[in-house]
Amino acid sequence: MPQARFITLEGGEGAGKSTLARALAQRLQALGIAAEITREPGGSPKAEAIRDSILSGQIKSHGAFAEALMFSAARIDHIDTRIRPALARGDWVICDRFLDSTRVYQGVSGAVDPALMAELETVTIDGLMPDLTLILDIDPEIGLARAARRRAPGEAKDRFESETLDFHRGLRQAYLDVAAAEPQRCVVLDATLEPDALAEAAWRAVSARLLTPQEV
Ligand code: T5A
Repeated sequence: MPQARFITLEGGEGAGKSTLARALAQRLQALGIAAEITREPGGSPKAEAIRDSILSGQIKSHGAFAEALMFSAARIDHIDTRIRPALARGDWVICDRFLDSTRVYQGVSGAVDPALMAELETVTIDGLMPDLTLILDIDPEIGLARAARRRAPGEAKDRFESETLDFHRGLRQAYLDVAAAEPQRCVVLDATLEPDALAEAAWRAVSARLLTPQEV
């Protein structure tokens, strides 16, 4: 059985990460590999509680570094109670957003000091880097329109969906910069592809980087 692997999915709003996470888990399960889907912020009861307070916008007035601290507090609990135990059991973990979201949303777009962000990341993840990060690249106008279509009637935009288009364009570039800086970990995918085609492209990356030809 292939060794447990940690895959993260990243990208702007409505890029299709949750949809892709389900498709990848099905592909792994078809090979007999147990795969657990989780998300950030959230993924554990304590982290889900923190998610609610951040996405409601309650922390926004405290500034981007305070938000980074909250995302990190949620991540520490998520890693300790969910991700590491799953990997220790031998399960693969597919996580919808992880450390790159903090780097990009709070670090780059929130303009928090890079050295401070790097120190915070180091203590938060305590060595748990993803084996593979798939970055779903999409024009934010398309992604935000998808996110808007998915909202229930009368449901308000969340903390980050409410930001300007320029903010979201900046996020897109920041993700591409992460991918360029860490090509050994990151693969950029065209998120305008139809869900099946996107899942196929993602699977090619997963199988090429994390599985041997005998395991596929
Ligand atoms: N955040 C998070 C930070 O600022 N810092 C951090 O450290 C972390 C961890 C999380 C917010 O928090 C921020 C980033 C976010 O703003 P969220 O609600 O979890 O908020 O938001 P997202 O992660 O952006 O999740 P979304 O659910 O909005 O988007 P997904 O998961 O990328 O998209 P998905 O799969 O739900 O699809 C959206 C819609 O598009 C359709 C789907 O059917 C759905 O209707 N769709 C497609 N349509 C066409 N083609 C495809 N390939 C499609 N894939 C999906």
